Amino acid sequence: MKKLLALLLVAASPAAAHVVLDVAEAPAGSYSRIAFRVGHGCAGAATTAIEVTLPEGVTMARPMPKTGWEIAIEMRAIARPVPGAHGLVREAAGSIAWRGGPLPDAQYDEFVMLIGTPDRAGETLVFPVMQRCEGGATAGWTEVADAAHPRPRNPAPTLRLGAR
Ligand SMILES: [Cu+2]
Repeated sequence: MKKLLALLLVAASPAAAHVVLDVAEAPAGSYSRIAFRVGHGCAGAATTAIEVTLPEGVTMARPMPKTGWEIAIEMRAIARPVPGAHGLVREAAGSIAWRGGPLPDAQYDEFVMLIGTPDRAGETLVFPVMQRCEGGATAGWTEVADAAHPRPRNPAPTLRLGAR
């Protein structure tokens, strides 16, 4: 009976399969590996692109290469240069996209990057993601929960900054 209930719960919660991060928290002011988990396509269509917008304050973002996917990185200037491991950091990736696949709707994959987190423990970073699929379908994972909408339909992946 317990097993049946668990199965029913899984079937009833597609929310568990949105585009989400593999970790809820990372140390502030450090380098961390994070992975974007893609649990399904766009309403049944296979995924052909995952486009991530890096939040303000991220000092570095480098995608892990992925067989079958081309990577595009757009750099942007950092408003206030910050000290990095090799001198002052004046620019960082503003967005990173993987294009290729396709990743069938029924399959699961992860898109990994290394990021430098801002030294702002207690803050939560938001990573809006645009998921593109075959046939021109898209799914934007861009919504942020607030008092009026505690459980948005298409939440953006988030990362809490903990003590370093
Ligand atoms: Cu979902």
